[in-house]
Amino acid sequence: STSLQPYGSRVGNFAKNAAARNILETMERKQSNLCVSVDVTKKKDLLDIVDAVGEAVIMVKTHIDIVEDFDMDLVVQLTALAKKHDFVIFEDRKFADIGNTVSLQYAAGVHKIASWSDITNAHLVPGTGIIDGLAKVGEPLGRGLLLLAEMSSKGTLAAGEYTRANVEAAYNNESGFVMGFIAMGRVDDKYAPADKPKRDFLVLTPGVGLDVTGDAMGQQYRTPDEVIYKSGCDVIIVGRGIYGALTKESDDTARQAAVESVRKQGNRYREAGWEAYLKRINH
Ligand code: BMP
Repeated sequence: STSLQPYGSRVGNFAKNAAARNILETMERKQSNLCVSVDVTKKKDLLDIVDAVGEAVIMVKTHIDIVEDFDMDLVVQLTALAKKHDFVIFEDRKFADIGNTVSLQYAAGVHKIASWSDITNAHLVPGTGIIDGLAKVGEPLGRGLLLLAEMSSKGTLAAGEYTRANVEAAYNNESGFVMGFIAMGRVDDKYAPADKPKRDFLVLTPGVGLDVTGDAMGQQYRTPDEVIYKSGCDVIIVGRGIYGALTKESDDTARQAAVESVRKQGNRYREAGWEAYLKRINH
């Protein structure tokens, strides 16, 4: 399995995808496999969280459509922070429509996702036309796409033959635009098509927490060790476990303390993720 190779030695496996190469190189440079998921509704909160954890992470994941005061200045500031702290941007858009519609949703509208997000993701529910629609926009910009082969939530229908179909679609994507999966384990190994040479893909995994096992709406958490070491995934995605302290309005002193707590949690998850990775490659 390619997951037993160091991140840096896998760069050459992604000759056709600049975003994937950049992610692997960033992981080596920063000694981190941590993606922070910044699911907050205010521009200032988003930027403060990203500035606090920027040093610890290799990737910032956004749900840009939940930001109430979104404007293009947020994009300007977020991309400036990406330069300052050396991370890539992942808009977790979960496209799920026909090719023509997703190409418009990706390129246009209020958010113009393709213009600023290094990678994004899609459900394969509509069929492989969704990949073609997104590739038309993303490929010329050097972007990458992840397929949601599995999900972390209780009762997910993304399993079994549906997961296999995602892996096959990725293997059939000759251009290399599909660079990986959202999944809970090495689906690229488990469902590798027998009639094709093995290819490398990145596996990014949400549902990661060190202190709790789930939430009230079906989220299920595993530890970085379970995700990176035991399951062989490449990137841990952590949301509330990191930014949880900064969710309510408070005075300046309390806010400053919350930002410091966010920074601390970022470092904690970076260390846990990297330790699990070192254990994996040295095993
Ligand atoms: P948290 O760590 O706070 O539970 O956040 C997880 C993040 O990952 C959320 O942004 C969610 O949309 C996303 N996510 C997930 O939790 N499970 C999946 O299977 C796929 C996701 O994108």
